[in-house]
Amino acid sequence: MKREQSLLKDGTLCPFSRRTFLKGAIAAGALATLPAGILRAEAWERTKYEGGYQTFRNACPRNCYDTCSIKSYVKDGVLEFVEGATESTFTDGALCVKGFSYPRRVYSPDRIKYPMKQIGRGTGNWKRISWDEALTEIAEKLQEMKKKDGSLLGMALDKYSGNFGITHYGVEGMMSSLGYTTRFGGTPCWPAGIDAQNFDTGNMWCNDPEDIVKAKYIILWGGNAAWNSVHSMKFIYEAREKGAKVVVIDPVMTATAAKADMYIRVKTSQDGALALGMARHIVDKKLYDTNFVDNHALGFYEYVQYLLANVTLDWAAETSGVPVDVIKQLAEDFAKADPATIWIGYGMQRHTNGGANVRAIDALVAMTGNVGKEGGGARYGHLQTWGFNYNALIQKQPEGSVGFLGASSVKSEFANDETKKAAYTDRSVNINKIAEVILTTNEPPIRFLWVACKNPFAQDFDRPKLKKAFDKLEMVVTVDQFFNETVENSDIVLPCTTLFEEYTVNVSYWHYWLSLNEKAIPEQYEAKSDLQIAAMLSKKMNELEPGSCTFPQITDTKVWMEKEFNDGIHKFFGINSWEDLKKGPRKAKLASSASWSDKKFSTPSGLYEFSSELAAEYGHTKLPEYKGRRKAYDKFRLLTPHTQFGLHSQFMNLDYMEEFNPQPFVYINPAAADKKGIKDGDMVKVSNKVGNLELRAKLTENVAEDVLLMYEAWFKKGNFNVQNLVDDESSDMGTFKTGAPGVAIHDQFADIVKA
Ligand SMILES: Nc1nc2c(c(=O)[nH]1)N[C@H]1C(S)=C(S)[C@@H](COP(=O)(O)OP(=O)(O)OC[C@H]3O[C@@H](n4cnc5c(=O)[nH]c(N)nc54)[C@H](O)[C@@H]3O)O[C@H]1N2
Ligand SMILES: Nc1nc2c(c(=O)[nH]1)N[C@H]1C(S)=C(S)[C@@H](COP(=O)(O)OP(=O)(O)OC[C@H]3O[C@@H](n4cnc5c(=O)[nH]c(N)nc54)[C@H](O)[C@@H]3O)O[C@H]1N2
Ligand SMILES: [Mo]
Repeated sequence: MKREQSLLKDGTLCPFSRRTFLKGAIAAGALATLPAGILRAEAWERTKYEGGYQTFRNACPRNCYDTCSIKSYVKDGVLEFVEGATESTFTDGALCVKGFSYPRRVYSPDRIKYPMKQIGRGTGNWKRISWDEALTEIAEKLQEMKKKDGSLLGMALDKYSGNFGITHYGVEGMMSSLGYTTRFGGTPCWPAGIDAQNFDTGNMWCNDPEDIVKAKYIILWGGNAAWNSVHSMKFIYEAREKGAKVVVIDPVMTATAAKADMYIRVKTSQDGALALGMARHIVDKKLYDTNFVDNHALGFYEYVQYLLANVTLDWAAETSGVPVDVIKQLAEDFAKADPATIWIGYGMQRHTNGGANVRAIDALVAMTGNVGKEGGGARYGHLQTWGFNYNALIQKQPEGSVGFLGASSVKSEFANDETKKAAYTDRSVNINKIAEVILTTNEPPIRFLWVACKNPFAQDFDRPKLKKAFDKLEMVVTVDQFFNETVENSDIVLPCTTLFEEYTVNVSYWHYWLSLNEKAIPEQYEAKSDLQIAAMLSKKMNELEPGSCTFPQITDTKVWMEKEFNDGIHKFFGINSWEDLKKGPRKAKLASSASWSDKKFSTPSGLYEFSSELAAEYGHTKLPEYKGRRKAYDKFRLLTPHTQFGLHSQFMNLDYMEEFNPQPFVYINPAAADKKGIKDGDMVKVSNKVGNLELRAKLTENVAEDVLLMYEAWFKKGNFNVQNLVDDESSDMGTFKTGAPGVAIHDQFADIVKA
């Protein structure tokens, strides 16, 4: 109660939001008692609010498993509150605390309201300018670069996952419509695991998460679902109520582990050794599924040979830190349960051996015959529901555009001028090495950076180096909603709309629901959506130089949204047109809730490949062999995983989120703290070769003695930024499917002293 009162004390910022505010406060307060922080709409007497409100269909576009279907309530053009859609059995009428905070985001007094120009980057000397002035300045810079360099390769796009609404690919479309440019390709998120699953099965494809209720044994391996996929937890609880065992494997005793039957503390990045130890025991006990390995797999007996020659349980225990008897029990229970499943979290593959570790875990699921089974499977992610038209993305370069001469033209001795032209491409560079790339790329150098749906200062690696890289740029334009650190390092900021101010359509990389996102309220202040900005820039470019930009000058986001649908989508979701989605989200018509149910794999052999020639082609071992971990470069291991009340750099700057969760901490084991003379609540300095950070320490047994833990997030106040301590070392896999390796976010090291 006390918390609610204190939260309510400043309900004056926007008078209409009192109810929303109350809801948020209740949501935050309720966390202590409700599992996984979930609140059901029913608990709030939803019907009370129906009368007099205009309702809209929305979807949370954040980069999150849950991609929630939202129902929004609007009165007099004002978004008053939101709730989870009841039509989706995944969202099930509930949002997370972040989702419930949305009205506070829309009407936050901190929103960027107008285009602004900073006189002297980093000075804080911002001046309001008109859209016309902003676009003119940008367009003139692009023309100048074209003149100087003979191409637009000096313009680079830094975009990732700030908004996964499908039409936001219009930003990439905008770039193509200007000419050939430099693109940061790859992903900081999940590429090592994507490649691993592609080597094994030929695709990344997981079961419907709702079918986990059928599982008899569930391992959550390096994933923190209780925070990062709160809606999945109810299915796990249901399975458990029906007798399933739930095991969590993580170096940190997470909120998810707290809900499990068994928590196993593995040594960071030594999951491969644990999985191989389990596999060896399954082989020793002949607990593998002979039907699967004989009829649907390639190279299983080669793998057995590898295990017999190289893996012992003692070695596995020593290497992974998990005792032999625990490995044995885990292996036997997993192999005997039918069906058994493993949820492979993204956290565990952000390592220099992350892809290899995912392959070893996939192998466990396959050898026990759990692939292609409802309630079974190696669950990582999928893109089955993403078959849109990407109409906004697919744009033509203007006539005569000059680009990067791709390898294809260089290879061909028959290339004439025509084929050379055809071989022009964008210049693709690694998104996980933005700082390095900006500092070292030449001919032409990267002069101009367009940042959208991305907060590099909060989310990219080696911040001190990134600062140097930004200082080298001639112009930085950032499109965002709040004055974050990236905006501070920009010359021009363009205000963008929130999800409630545009049309788009959303699907998930986890569940199988499709949601419409309607424009529920007008664009606030002078905000524009990414698509509108692309259309406006096109108009300006063509005014200054006719034919210099091909992007259609359509500013109605509904028109763009409509263009995304096709017969395939209609059929898959059982709808006649997108208008059917106004009645609520729709789930894909799945032949089976299991992926690979026909056991026909998309690998070169059509079989599950324990032995993958393709993996070898990309420089990895053919078999899922053990790969050693990165060598320590400092005293403690440093982990910087995802936080509960923010989604990366989003949400935690909002008023009541700040009040509930005002400051960051570094979590340290009491025994380790004692040796360093650190007490609970002390200010400490954490440092390594990248940089340093001062913050408060919290002592907890939840982390191992050799681990320092801090959650990545952006706090509006203070200088907290984990990227002062995280370098840009690559993970082993990612190049095959995403064009660049992932990043070893969790293979970091640091020391700590009392400040
Ligand atoms: N140390 C460390 N670093 C990490 C990670 C980690 O675990 N530890 N995790 C990594 C992972 S998994 C990921 S996915 C990345 C995420 O990295 P990002 O994709 O950069 O993450 P966000 O903070 O979600 O979003 C970036 C920005 O998009 C803005 N935005 C929101 N909506 C819109 C819109 O409609 N248009 C535009 N133009 N902007 C919008 C937001 O306000 C925000 O500033 O971070 C990675 N970085
Ligand atoms: N609330 C909230 N939800 C989110 C996000 C968020 O920022 N906040 N981000 C979204 C995004 S973009 C993503 S990618 C997902 C991420 O979802 P998850 O993969 O669940 O999240 P992470 O926090 O990156 O990492 C999960 C766990 O991996 C553990 N881990 C790290 N190294 C190892 C290892 O070597 N072995 C093992 N076994 N475990 C290890 C960490 O301790 C952590 O508990 O969540 C999405 N949902
Ligand atoms: Mo991510």
